[in-house]
Amino acid sequence: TVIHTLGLPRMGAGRELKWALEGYWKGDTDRDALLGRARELRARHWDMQVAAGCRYVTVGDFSLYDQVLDMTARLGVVPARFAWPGGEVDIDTYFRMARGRAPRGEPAFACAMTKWFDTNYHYIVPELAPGQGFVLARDDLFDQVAEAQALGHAAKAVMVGPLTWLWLARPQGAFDKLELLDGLLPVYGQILARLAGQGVAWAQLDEPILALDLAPAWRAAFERAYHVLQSAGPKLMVATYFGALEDNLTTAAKLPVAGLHVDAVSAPEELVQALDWLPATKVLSVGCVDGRNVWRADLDALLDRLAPVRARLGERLWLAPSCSLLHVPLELAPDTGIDPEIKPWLAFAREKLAELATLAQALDHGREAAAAALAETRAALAARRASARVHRAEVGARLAAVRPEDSRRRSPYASRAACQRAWLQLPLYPTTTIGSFPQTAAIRAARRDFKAGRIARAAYEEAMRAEIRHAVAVQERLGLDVLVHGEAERNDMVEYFGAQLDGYAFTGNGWVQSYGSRCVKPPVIYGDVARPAAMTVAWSVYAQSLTGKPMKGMLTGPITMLKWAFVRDDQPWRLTAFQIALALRDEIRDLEAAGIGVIQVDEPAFREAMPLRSGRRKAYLAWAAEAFRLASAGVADRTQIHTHMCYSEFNDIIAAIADLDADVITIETARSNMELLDAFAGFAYPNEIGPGVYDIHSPNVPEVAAMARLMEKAAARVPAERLWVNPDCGLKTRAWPETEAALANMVAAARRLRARAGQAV
Ligand code: THG
Ligand code: ZN
Repeated sequence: TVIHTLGLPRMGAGRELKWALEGYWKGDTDRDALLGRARELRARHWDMQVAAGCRYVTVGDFSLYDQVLDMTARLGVVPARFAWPGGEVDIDTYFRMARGRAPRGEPAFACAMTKWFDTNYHYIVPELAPGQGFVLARDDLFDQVAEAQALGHAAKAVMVGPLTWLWLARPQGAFDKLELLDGLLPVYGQILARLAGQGVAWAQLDEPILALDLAPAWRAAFERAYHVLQSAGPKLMVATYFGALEDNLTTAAKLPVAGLHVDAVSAPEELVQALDWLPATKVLSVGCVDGRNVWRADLDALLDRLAPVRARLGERLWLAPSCSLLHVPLELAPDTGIDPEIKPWLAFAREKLAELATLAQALDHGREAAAAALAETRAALAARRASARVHRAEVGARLAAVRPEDSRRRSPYASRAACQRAWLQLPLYPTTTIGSFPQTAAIRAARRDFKAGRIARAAYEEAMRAEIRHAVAVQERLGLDVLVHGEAERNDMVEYFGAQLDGYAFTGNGWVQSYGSRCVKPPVIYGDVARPAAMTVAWSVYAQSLTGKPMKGMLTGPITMLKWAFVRDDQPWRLTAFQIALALRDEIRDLEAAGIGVIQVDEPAFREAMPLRSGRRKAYLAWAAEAFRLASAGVADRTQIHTHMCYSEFNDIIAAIADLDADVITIETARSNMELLDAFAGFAYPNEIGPGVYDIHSPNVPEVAAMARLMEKAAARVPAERLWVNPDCGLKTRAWPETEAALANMVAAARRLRARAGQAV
């Protein structure tokens, strides 16, 4: 039985790629140093696959920034503002598309970046000009194939498939991008022909959009495209993942290609159907270990399911992770930072390849041939199931005792708003910020020193209190109305809260790429979640003691705490979210009791967690909103609940957002010129809203008049009494000077609006 992977993480065990990229971008190292490091990493990753017993090594999953951008550059799709003269798209043009700047070439607006399906990975969005042309403009894939072959490997080339690439691209103008397919296919054909010329036996074309709702025209386009490409070069494996194929199943199974990959982790029930529809000559690659979560697979159960498939398909059965392993950390074994009880329950990329090898061994030679590995797995899973840290009776009992009224505020918004106004004494167009202030080098150094034991806890905490004093003094001087403490004491929000909750575990080195050179280290939710002690109260109380203005308490909501972690797979997400919600509910109650009158519960991942298929969204939005309310609805009427979300695709979930019943929501709108508020034309959003008036992603200082104009646009759609004035996201990535200048202008804009409305400024 052939085993293979759709892709591996590319950063390296020590995040070597990150350091190489950032060194190159800063101008500290040259192109050859970067490309040499990249070559080294690829060689290591291919060795890892060979060592695990993969028949083919995967070539083309490695990327200097993003695999979608790789395809875009390869197709010569470079927006005019990058002034690409034609010929090869060099790496500086490539980096300028991703980042707006590079060591060589003029700066220009970077291409947009957005989430890859429902993962926490971000890709660079291709832009399509009207009549967009396509031309083979990068040889990177051929070079990497040659590199693998020179090392003695059999290469399987991988790239984003033509329909998925086109689906993800944004037309600049009003035209049907599907019309561009006929121009696109010849370049794909050319690439495949070159690969065949190199002796590549298989090409994997990733088409995850087959797990989405597709219009009939797109389904027809699949047939047309693969009819054209089938004879262009190597045997084609169409890879689908991230969900069930459902109404696309027959289309996918019958495409005129040599292989199909299905995600049997997210859609185990579809495997039999896929087998039934599969033509008699086709290879079926079964994605049987989870490519996007870190749990050790139940190999016995998998063998029970796979044995009949193997009997039916023989050599035509391949085994793989469900999707690329890009979404999990590289290797578990050397990680010494994980709780030793939990470590054996997990598998990262390297261990997942070993799981595939065990499965193949057992299928080909009987379970006895893999007895040791199977026994080890059995013992680990039994320990996980029996662990007293996974199931805690008091958490279950508390959840069972939740009453419907627990997730409803005592009074409707209108009466709450009156109480809040009276208590908080806020002006018209109140000003606030999203929560974080600049995470300066000094803050990061203090945290590093504390973690390394170079400074004592007391000294670290005093350094953080000094940062809070500074942030409060700046806000008072600038005249903001609702203050924040600035979050100096926090690193990543999910890590910060997870570290204080039972049921969360941490890795020492479990980095996962988020975008470009940036990584996150998601915690692992392994058991029932509970809050042993207050998490933020002391910091918020200290900050409130420094000012007479309201100080906002700052928390991360249940959906984000769930979505940005590796989630347990032994109970529905919904239950885990409710457990987190109850922990947050206690924190909110404690903040309120300590005199904090404004509490923000951020949910930046609320939309990202939404199911890919529209039919499943309603149920998700209902429980997700309920989890938010369970966390936040336990407070008195006069306590003002805020939330924050940072993305602009908002219109289709506006009713669910209203369902959170937060008193105030702050959102990103600055970059879209308040177009976001168009959602409010068709839906009367009932509560208060702070449409971000400036884009924090840029160091530019926004002008007073521009911000006042944006707010006037907002006031045309939402009554002024329900509007807030704030930046569009947290300020932790900015420096202090530009932050102060921007906020001074923002306060001036609010004062101008108040004056125009005839109010005291
Ligand atoms: N936390 C988590 N997931 C996220 C975000 C987050 N996903 C979406 C979005 N925010 C992604 N954005 C970023 C922004 C910056 C970084 C990572 C993801 C980043 N990472 C540091 C790096 O790679 O150098 C590492 C940070 C660290 O040392 O902890 O800068 O906010 N969970
Ligand atoms: Zn934000």
